[in-house]
Amino acid sequence: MPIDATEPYDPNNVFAKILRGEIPSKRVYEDEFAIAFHDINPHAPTHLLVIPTGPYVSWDDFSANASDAEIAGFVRAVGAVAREAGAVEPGYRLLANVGLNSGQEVPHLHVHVFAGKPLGPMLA
Ligand code: IU
Repeated sequence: MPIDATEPYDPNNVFAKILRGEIPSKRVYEDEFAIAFHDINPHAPTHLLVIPTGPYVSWDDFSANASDAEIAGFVRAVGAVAREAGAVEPGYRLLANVGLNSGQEVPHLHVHVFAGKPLGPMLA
């Protein structure tokens, strides 16, 4: 079920549990501002999810309410995850779903990193 991106943060959402290590994940990156792990249902040969360590429901919540340090740290972490995955050349795609119309399913901001094959045109 897609979530409403304006709902309050739920500290028991599945990605909060992954962040706290209460649910296992294939973690590939970790720093003060972000962690990244493999998506359990990959849509590309490389499909990673990067999430901030802070409690933000969506890109909307994060961009409005996170500190400048958190935003800078998270953006740098997304870039580092893609670099460390060897995805810069020949390229990758970032995606963040926000709210009902996007189909966002987990109410903790996550940026998808897709790579490892030609990804085709963007969907409308
Ligand atoms: P979305 O942008 O909210 O639609 O993407 C959620 C993603 O989280 C989706 O690709 C799922 O396969 C993925 N995922 C996961 O990796 N581990 C989980 O425990 C759950 C969802 I629930």
